[in-house]
Amino acid sequence: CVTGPATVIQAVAAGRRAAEAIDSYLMRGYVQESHIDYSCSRGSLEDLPKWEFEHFPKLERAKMPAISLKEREGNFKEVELGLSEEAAREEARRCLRCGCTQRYNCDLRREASEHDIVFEKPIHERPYIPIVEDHPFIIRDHNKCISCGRCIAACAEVEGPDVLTFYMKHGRQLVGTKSGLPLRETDCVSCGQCVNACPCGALEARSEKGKVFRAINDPTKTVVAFVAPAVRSVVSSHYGIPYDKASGFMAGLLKKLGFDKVFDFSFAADLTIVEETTEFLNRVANKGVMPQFTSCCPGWVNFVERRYPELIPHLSTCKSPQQMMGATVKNHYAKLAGINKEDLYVVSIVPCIAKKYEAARPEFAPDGIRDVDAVLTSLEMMRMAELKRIDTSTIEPQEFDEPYRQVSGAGILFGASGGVAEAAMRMAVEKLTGKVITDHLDFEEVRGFEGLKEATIQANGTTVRVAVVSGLRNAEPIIEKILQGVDVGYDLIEVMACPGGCICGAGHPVPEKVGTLEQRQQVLINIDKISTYRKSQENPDILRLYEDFYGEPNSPLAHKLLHTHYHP
Ligand code: HC0
Ligand code: SF4
Repeated sequence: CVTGPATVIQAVAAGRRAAEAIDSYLMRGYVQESHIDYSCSRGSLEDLPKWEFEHFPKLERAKMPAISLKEREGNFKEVELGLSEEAAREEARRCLRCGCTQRYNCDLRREASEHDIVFEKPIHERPYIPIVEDHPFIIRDHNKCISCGRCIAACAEVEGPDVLTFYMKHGRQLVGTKSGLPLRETDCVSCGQCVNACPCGALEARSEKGKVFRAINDPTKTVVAFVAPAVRSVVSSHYGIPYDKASGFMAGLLKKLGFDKVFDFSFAADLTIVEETTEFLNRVANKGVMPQFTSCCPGWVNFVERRYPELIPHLSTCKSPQQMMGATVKNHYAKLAGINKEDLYVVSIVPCIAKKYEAARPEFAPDGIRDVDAVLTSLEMMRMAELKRIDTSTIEPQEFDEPYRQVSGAGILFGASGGVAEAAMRMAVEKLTGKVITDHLDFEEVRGFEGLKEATIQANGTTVRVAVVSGLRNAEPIIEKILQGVDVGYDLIEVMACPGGCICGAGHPVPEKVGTLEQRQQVLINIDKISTYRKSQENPDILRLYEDFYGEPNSPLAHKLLHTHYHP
């Protein structure tokens, strides 16, 4: 039922078996998602189960004729979920059948139910509009769009760049860019909040599951995964794992998915703090460009490069933890393990879509070999576990692998707004006073969901004024003042593009559905509290890495592998 040359697989028959075969081809790495063409002709669709549409929305979009409720009645997942037949039928009447994967937990459907709106006619009965692929990682399918405007609002009011708008074409209201330019050429920061806001799958992030499955199944490759701090917060709520078991569960799940080595990129967050705080203290001592802005959020970096390039000298030159980890694994670990860089396949798992964009930047592919080969969102990771039919109740908790096993609580805090600043303050105080601090490690004033938070530390006659911003629109008033030469009263400014930081990243499930943002933040705070090491600079694996490889913070090798430059 599935035929085709190596690069294009065509589903030529209807039914569950065709879809299952494609699933298994994908998992075995024979094909990549971008090579699958679901739009070819199909046989009889009458008995095509809903299950298949869920997996392959393009099928429904492209070719699905109107299938009456009666014809599909037998396949309602609601029946499997234990609803009475009557309730299931009633529920199904609310579904737009837009082809998204949120079918059974859909905001739009909930709204429709509340207002007693029922489904009349499949959305795909309207004339087909070609999918817009004017951005490397964000895809717009107007056929599914219901003109709700949530993506436009998310861009303008949640995140801030404000690049989207409605426009009219062929008598239809479509979502496009304000400037009319392709999305990739606008001030889009690639945060993906528009994707997260879309209730019906009209906006999608490009998935990289297929190429990761392919690497896992390639016997010549050693496949390494590393997981971002914020992912464990969602893993904890999604799988019902207590916070103190979340990291071990995640490592176990990734091993079961087939990764050879699993690291925690909170380790690289520790490395970032050591590099970035050293850079900061050098700027203070040498009267460098101040205030210094953090550079670990790629959405924020994109914003500076595209909208405020004059601010570039204020950005820390540190790469993000993702890219520090990639460069360290491809150079240090490869050497240690005796593996050629070409045979090492590095995958990062994050709550973020901008990190897909970041990893694909040419400056992070020295000699054409990417430091991070693929970026999966936390949603993609969970989907891979479903595709492999992993029974997550049987996951054995595992430790992260050597040589980057130890992580500090400070590194874990990175996943929520204020975490980078808090970790930096824990180091700055020690460096300025020359004393080891054991208490007052919590800087609660920079935690939480306010758009702007402040803290001041006094140490050995030096005052450091810190600001924490989340949501790019909250950064703009500060940026404008700095560009006018006004003293904004801060020395160090953390900016994360997403409100609340990465726990609200667009690669996570929508917050109301899987754990609230407060719960996600609390998971990270709780893990920090019980961590053996709570300061990045005391992480013994970090100290060893400097001793064995980088020499000292901001050394020439550290500058080569752990720092970057920006493009106005
Ligand atoms: Fe984040 Fe990060 S904290 S940006 O949100 O700095 O995605 O979790 O991975 O790189 O560590 C995302 C989360 C990271 C990075 C870290 C930083
Ligand atoms: Fe990505 Fe985090 Fe920045 Fe959002 S705040 S764009 S999730 S790095």
